[in-house]
This record gives sequence, structure tokens and C-alpha cells, in this order.
Amino acid sequence: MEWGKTILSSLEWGKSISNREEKERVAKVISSMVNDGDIIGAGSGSTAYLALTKIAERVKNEQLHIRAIPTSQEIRMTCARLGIPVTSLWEHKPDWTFDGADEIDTEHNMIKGRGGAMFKEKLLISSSPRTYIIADPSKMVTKLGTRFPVPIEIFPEALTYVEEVLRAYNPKEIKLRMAEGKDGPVITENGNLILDAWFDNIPDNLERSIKSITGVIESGLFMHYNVQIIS
Ligand code: ABF
Repeated sequence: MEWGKTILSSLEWGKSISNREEKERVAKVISSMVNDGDIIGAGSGSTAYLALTKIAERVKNEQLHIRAIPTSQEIRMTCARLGIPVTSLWEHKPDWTFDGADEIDTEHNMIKGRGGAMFKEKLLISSSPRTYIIADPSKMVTKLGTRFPVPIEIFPEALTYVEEVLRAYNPKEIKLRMAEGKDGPVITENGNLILDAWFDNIPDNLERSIKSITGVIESGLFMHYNVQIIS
């Protein structure tokens, strides 16, 4: 088998991306921001995927030397397939990060984590001096929690305890995220479970309150982060 002519190189992802035109547009804006030598935090999801493909075109055409820090294994594989070298937070601080989102309110608070990678996404956004959130207009909401629950990554054996404590914050519903087409829960890249919690109201301190529960690794609530929205 010739290295480079493998299953990885033949994969064609992103064929069924919704709102593709809008996502391509914001992806293009991100690729235009890349400078030679940049260390870039690379977010997950289809919009981030499209941004990476556009960045890869510039890297190839303009012989740019950049490195990406991926927020998920899927994006790490995408980088490998597209020929974008990767590094890690052990070795480099990102110059900037781009990522997608599920919901963004008028104050730029966000719900992320539909793909289950919110822990690493939050780590990269927190480590970056600048973050751009690329979102097609369908992601803008007047109130967080309208269309998506708050995802919460938890240590597996903490399931019952975390659920009990979470109930004190009056969620409408809490569900264990199940793997599509399987009779089992989603297991994150970190070996954990995800609880999806629906709230009528998401006060400013909910992110901190959830994070303070023993057994919670991270939530997909991003309240008052220093992000610039590209929509
Ligand atoms: C990541 O990808 C997640 O935090 C968010 O859940 C998702 C958005 O995906 P898409 O760009 O496909 O809508 O950013």
C-alpha cells in the first residue's frame, strides 16, 4: 500500500452540509485572515471544516507555513488529509482560533458542543488571544436554549450524582446523549458521557454553577467569552 493513497486520503467529507453557501462565505473570510507562520486553533463542525479546506488551498497555493491545533480527532484527520501540519497546546500557544457554534445570542454568548468536543473547544478559545466564531445566520437567537440543549461532559461514574445536583437548577429536561443508531451512550474523545440539559432560562452564572459540580468536565455554555462573530 502506498502511503498517501489510503482510506484517509480518499475520504470525502462534507457532502451533506446544510446552509452550505452561507457557510462557505464565512469560511472564506477566515481563510483570508491567515498569515504565514500562524499557529491556528482549528474548531470543529461543518463550518470549521469548510474553513480548513479553504485555508488548505491558500497554504498550498501560497506556500504558507502554518500549524493548526485541532479541537477534535475528526479535525486532526481533516488536517492530515488536507496537508495542514498540526501541533498541540503543549508546544504552542495559538495566535488565534476559529470555531463554529450552535446558538449565539445578541450578547455573543453561545451554546456549542453538538459534536461533543466542547471541552477542547473551550480550552482553545480560552488559550487564544483572539477567537473568531463563524456562523451562518441560522445560529443567531434572541435567547439561548431555544433550539439546543446545554451539553455537559461528565465523568461516567458521576452520572447519577451530577444529574441529582443539576435538578436544583430547574432544567426542563435532562437526557443522556445516545449514539445514533446504537443502544448505547455517546462516549467523548476523553472517555466521558454527555448530558444534554434543556433550560427555560440561562442566567449568566449557569456556566460557572454547572462547572462547579464534581464530575463535570466542561459544558457547552460560553458566557461572555472574548469572541468576534463572523456571520
Ligand atoms: C462545533 O461544531 C460545535 O461546538 C458546534 O456544536 C458545531 C457547529 O457545527 P456546524 O458548523 O456544522 O453547524 O463548532
